[in-house]
Amino acid sequence: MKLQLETLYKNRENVHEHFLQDVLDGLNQNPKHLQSKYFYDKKGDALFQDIMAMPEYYVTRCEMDIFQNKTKDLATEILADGSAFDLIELGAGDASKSLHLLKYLQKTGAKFTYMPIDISGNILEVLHQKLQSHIPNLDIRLLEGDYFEMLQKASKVSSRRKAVLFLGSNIGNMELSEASDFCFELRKNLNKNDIALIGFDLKKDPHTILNAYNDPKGITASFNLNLLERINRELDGRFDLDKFEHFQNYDPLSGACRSYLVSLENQKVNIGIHSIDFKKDEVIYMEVSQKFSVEDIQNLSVSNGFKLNKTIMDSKKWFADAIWTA
Ligand code: AVI
Repeated sequence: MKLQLETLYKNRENVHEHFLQDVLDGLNQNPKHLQSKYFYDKKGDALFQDIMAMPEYYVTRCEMDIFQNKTKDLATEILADGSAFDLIELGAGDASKSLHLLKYLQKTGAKFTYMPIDISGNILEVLHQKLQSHIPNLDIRLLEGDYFEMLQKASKVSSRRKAVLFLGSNIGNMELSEASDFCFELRKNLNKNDIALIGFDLKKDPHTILNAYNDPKGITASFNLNLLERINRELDGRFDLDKFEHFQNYDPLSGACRSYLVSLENQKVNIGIHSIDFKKDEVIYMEVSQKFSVEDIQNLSVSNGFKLNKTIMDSKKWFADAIWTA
């Protein structure tokens, strides 16, 4: 296996500075807000693995169904004219779904390099080990950092056709306007006939959706609260976790499933030399997990300059992987 690791953040102090600034900016807004991209430290990564294993969290299983049972459909779109290409995965995580596609593509004899991009170097290391044992001889280049910076880096090192994967309904963790900006930016970074394969969680029975994010064991609650713990650990924060409670809601009209942490009393919390006031019942808005209709997906592609090639769904029709051409 050929391996190269590019690290955007050689300077870890920079990461720390960004984190502190984002936390202070967010907690000084009204309503207070923390960015869910910060959920994923080592403990957050582990908690997200636990979420994916929960019976209520159907999202991963549905997309896995597509990657296991409709691999040929996915591959046909990606192979296109049969020319060599780079398969770039944004937010690759442990790549458990793409593994099926990678194996399939390798069997066809396709010439490609797999380039997973993830903000978590820890996750990329785990992924590297896994790929080494599952797919020897896979050509791989690990890219640690922000999606578009790394996508530009990928374009500098290779001029081959690109197929970009953005799976797991990660796009759902953006506000709708941000998701549209993201698609616009993605289109700008692609050449004509490059491909984007994006995973969308579909609108469905509101109870099914709410249960997936409001689990009885409180794993999702711990996942949210871990960000306060992370602030304590890394930014010298003084959050008392017993004084905050997770609250989740789902609006079937807009398709927004949102998580909050509610302050259980009037309190002042120090973060290093800074101090933040919370009123009783005041919330910190933590994350949106947006759900989409097929029309929403179509609009998003066309309004950002893509052509919608195909939408591949799981057997329950709860999740869709949309394949767009630039
Ligand atoms: C990573 N992302 C797509 C998950 C989701 O479904 O929005 C994150 C998550 N948050 C709570 N549970 C899962």
